[in-house]
Amino acid sequence: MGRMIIVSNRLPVKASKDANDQMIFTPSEGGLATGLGSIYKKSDNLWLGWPGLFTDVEEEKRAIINGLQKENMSPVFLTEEEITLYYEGFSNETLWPTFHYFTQYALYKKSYWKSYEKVNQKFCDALLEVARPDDTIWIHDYQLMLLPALLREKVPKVSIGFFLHIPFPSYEVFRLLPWRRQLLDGVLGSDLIGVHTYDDMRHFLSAASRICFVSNQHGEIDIDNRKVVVDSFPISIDYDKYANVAALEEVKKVEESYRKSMGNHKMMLSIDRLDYSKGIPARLKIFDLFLEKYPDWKGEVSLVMVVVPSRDNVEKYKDLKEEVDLLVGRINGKYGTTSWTPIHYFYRSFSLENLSAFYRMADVALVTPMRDGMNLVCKEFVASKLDQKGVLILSEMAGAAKELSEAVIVNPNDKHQVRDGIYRALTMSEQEQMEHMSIMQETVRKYDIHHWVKLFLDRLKAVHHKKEETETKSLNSIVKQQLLDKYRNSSHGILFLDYDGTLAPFKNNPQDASPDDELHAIIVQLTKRKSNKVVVISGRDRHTLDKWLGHHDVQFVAEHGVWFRGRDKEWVELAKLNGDWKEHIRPVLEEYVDRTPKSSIEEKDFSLAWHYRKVDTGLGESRAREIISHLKFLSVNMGLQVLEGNKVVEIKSNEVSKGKAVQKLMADFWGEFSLAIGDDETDEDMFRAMPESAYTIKVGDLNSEATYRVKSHKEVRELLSLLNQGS
Ligand code: GDG
Repeated sequence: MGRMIIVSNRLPVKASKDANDQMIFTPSEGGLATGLGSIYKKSDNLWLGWPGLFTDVEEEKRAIINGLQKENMSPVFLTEEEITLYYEGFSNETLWPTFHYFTQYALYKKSYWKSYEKVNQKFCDALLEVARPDDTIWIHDYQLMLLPALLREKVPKVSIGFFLHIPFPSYEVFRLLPWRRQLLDGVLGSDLIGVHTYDDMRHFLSAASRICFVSNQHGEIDIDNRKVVVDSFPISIDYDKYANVAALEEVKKVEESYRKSMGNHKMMLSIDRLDYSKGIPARLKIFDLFLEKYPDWKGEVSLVMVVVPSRDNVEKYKDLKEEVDLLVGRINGKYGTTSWTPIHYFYRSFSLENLSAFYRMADVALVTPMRDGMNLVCKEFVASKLDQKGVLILSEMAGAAKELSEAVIVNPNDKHQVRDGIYRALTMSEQEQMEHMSIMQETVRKYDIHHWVKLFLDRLKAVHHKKEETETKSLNSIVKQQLLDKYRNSSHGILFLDYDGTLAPFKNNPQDASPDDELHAIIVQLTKRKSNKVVVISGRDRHTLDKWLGHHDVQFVAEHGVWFRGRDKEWVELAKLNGDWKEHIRPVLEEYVDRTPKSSIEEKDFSLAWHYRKVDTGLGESRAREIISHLKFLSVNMGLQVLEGNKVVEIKSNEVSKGKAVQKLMADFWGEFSLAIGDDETDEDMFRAMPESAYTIKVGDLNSEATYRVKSHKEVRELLSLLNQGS
């Protein structure tokens, strides 16, 4: 039974030395630590990460290792320079601003990148020391984007999940990064990639498609013959913990003491780490606007603003701190009276109990980040509102806005909207407050952190299981040997070979995919064995097949089963068809060619194909979808079918399919060995039509009716060459 190994930049505890120079470990309060606590503390599971302390002293390192071991944790020691360059540098001055759409703050420094690479490698080495192939590795966040691929290379079979806690930006923003390809390739080493929202998922898939040229179907990417699943898993909080703490007598007492010192009027609350993504200065300016527009509220409402010190070594954060200090001073100076302070500003962190007292006290939570992956503060506020009285004002730029739609949702850049949102929140009736709050509580209670952990891990297990299943389908050496033996021991064999993507690679221009010398040589050898029937079965028109391979002793099925050419080299129609429908469909396709530069129509005797291989990525796929839905009804009435191939949409009669052609040919075949190889949707009919004793092989994609699969046309050629050697 494999273990679970969690990996994150920081461990859920911080190591430090006490007054007696003894190593002590202080747990961090984060929601993630609580959520994952149920996992890493179990049996011999593990959490790997930086313990938050620099040391070169072997004795100290040993003390840290031993201390952590008892808690199921394992340290990755980082140097001060690494923290400066990899963490404060690349992670927080390059990735953080880019991913939060503050591209003007992003620094592109080679020294940062080099250190990021080095530290990711360091994490990989540390993992390799402890990980076993049957372990499940769950990697967290943007500091470790290269780690999944580094690990995959060393332990290909291991199950890897990756979760990104910050937003994944639009492709247009992500592409600005000089190291965009490496970062994506790194993450794509995972089996499952989790993000907070559907938009993050869309952005990731679009960037992967445009930068790494990998397409996806419903969030599943096929890459290097692996499936990578991308999905959204909105993170949450430990609801019960927040609700229980809020119910404590001592917390109620703290609330009372706050009230006493701050006044008995309405309170608005904001809690953030000091970060430009949280929109703190904008919020202060809006509070100023609010007091200007609604002067009756002067003396009647205060803003309690908790700002937790963060990243104060980074220049931008120092500037931000100064700006916030200045604004608070200005507003308090402008409006404050001897009996009323407009803003109670705390630049420090609080214990959970104190925080909970703030949540209890607040009539309104003002959560207005410019960008936030999720934002947990708003969920904590909701969970702490035991009497359901209170209003949440929530930025639509926070992932949480997707779930908490009963909040007063605002665009933080629209200062007048937020200003009026504050007014609405402060004047909302208690009944309305309770209606909204109860719905939000239901949501947060149901989808809590434990639900999130379970959802992600169950999905990872399922993805991994599917991978193992498909791996058993791969044409491994044992199956290959069985296939060869059967071929050699059979007096007669029939081989159905698709052409494009199976015998030859795809080309931008379909007419450029003519057979090369290697393929000709393979076919010469295959057909030398006279008891073999070699059938090239393709969607191509018969003239092209004739021109390219007609001189060989092969048989053809052309246009997916319309035409057949036997050894007598005469073409016959396998099905009686007419192509009158083409004049109705062609104009539709021509319209799409007019609208879609670089697309083209291929006309065959009994089918029409719209090719989009050369069309801009994304546009082609979107137009293909349009064509398919456009032709759906037309085609049914005309007895046609619309097929999606590899960068092509093909329309042909319902009467023909590769499957029907195979059935006909197999009816006359009495030999022992049969084989069918193909790569796209149209080959599935062929696989289905083959007898059970046949070898059916799918090239590439994993979902197929075929019994086995190979990676590419190259592997097909290798297999056919082996057949040749053995005969
Ligand atoms: C990243 C993403 C995503 C704050 N002050 C104190 C304190 N806190 C706790 C809060 C809350 C946490 O810190 C802040 O969480 P957020 O989600 O709001 O923000 P980030 O730290 O930026 O987290 C974010 C998150 O990852 C999870 O995926 O939601 O979008 O940026 O739990 O309560 N806790 C204590 N004292 C404080 O003074 N004890």
